Amino acid sequence: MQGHPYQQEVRAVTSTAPADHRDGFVPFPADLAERYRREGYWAGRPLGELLRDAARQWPARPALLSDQPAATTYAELDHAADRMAHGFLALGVHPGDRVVLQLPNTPEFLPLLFGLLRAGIIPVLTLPAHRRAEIEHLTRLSNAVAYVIADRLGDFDYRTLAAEVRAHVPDLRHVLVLGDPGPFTDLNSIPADGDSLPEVDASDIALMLVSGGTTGLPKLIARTHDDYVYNATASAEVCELGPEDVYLATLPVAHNFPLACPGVLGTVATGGSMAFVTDPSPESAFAAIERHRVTVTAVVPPLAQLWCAAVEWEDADLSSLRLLQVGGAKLAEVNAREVAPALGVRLQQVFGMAEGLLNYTRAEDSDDLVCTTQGRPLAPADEVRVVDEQGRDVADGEEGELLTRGPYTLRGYYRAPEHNARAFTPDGFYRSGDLVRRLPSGHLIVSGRIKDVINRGGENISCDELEEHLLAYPGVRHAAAVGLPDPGLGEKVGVVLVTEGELPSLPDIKAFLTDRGLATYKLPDMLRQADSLPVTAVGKIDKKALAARH
Ligand code: OOB
Repeated sequence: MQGHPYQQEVRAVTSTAPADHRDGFVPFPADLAERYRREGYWAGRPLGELLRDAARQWPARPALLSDQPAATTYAELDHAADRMAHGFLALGVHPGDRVVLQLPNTPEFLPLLFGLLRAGIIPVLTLPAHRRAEIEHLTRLSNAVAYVIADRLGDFDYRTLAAEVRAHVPDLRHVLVLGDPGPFTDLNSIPADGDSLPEVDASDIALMLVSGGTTGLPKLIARTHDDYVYNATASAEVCELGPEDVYLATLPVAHNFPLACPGVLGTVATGGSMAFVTDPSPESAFAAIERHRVTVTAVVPPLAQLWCAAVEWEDADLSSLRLLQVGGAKLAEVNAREVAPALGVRLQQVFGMAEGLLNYTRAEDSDDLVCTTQGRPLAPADEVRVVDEQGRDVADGEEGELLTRGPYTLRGYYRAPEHNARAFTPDGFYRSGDLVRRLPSGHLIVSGRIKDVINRGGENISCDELEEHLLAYPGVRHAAAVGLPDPGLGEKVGVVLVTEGELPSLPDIKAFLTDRGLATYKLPDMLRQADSLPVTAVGKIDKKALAARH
């Protein structure tokens, strides 16, 4: 067991000593850490320094754009972050403590995030759509001492949620509210001046992301300063971000994609400006794009489709937009082909995960590569294996599970030793659960999830493949295939469609799929129509909820 990555974790979890923030953290092994430093992936800089450097280089440049007439400059943002850092320390929150953040997309997220990072306090980044089950679980798992919320978003009151969480998690000492604090503390009452901030070690945990995992309760992914600085800056380079860019946070900014791929952190690293929308609908997002002359943003596929359709009825000026990143779930080729002509932008496919590995299509890739693949790995040091069920590498072009290891991919979930024993190979590759095919160029085509298959009388049907065919049917906006329990077959094939006009008949759909060469056993047994499909916290189609509904 010597040097086994889970060893430290097991010891830590069974320890009776007070919980230290590194208990349950699985570090990179020393030899690889040394290599990533030597090869320049890890710069030894704390994440909070990205903003320090930007403020030095571009003090008067606009950082945060909002409805206020004047933007917040980099110098002002830098100062606000320092005051936030001192405020938390003065409150008695210590370096290494965890603080759960749950804010809608608002410019205030940035000084708060950087303030915590600079104080060495670890933000746990939850999404606005999380509710009691998730927040309580994540608060306990991280032993958080504080929870930061907005007063409300739409008709949801986060103060009610906070009261419930606090009643169940006694270790949670502070609830800080952006807006009307009600019975809690006003976040804007805590910023303070101070002299010096703690030293932050770049190999330490910077922040925690929530896994997008589809089974069980969410897990925590501890990202180090070193790995996340690389994640954001290398992504900014691939996207050719510069000081003239304006990034719009359309997806919830606590998610890895809009946060650091390259997202707001990549924008800070390159001196651009940031704008925020809480509502990603075409009406609201297009208005923000026009108003702030947005150049780059990131969306999930259902939103990309909606935006492409919406140019028909929304007459906002989108001419500033140069790059639309689409990722988070498979973008079907038919939909990918629409993006550039409909929106007048370059499309970039992004296949990423909070766990680490990021794949991007590049500016120099052909249209075919951009529309039919989900990109290739960000770092030359990203190790990608595509393996069969026995764990043997398959040839290029063959389908298999993607395993990965690299300078910004986790070595274990936080405080999850049992799960880690299954989710990682003994030599530290993360088993993504994603089925992919690799082209000789290194580009990956995602063909499904290991578990997103329907087993119809022993025949396996990939939901992804079936959905891709269904989306090619005229008038089909969204398609989801789900396994439905069947006494004879075990499972049968259910299909839910969101259509523009009338629902096609089941025989029509079967004939269409047969024409496209699909095997008979993959044809749907049942067809339903829906006005919309349920989505996860970040806007991906939620298969679990869908299966429960039908
Ligand atoms: C992103 O991160 P997560 O952690 O919410 O979800 C990761 C999972 C992947 O394992 C894969 O199953 C799926 O989402 N996924 C895609 C995809 N991008 C993510 N499946 C097919 N095609 C794609 N382009 O979703 C995420 C993180 C950073 C950047 C972009 C997305």
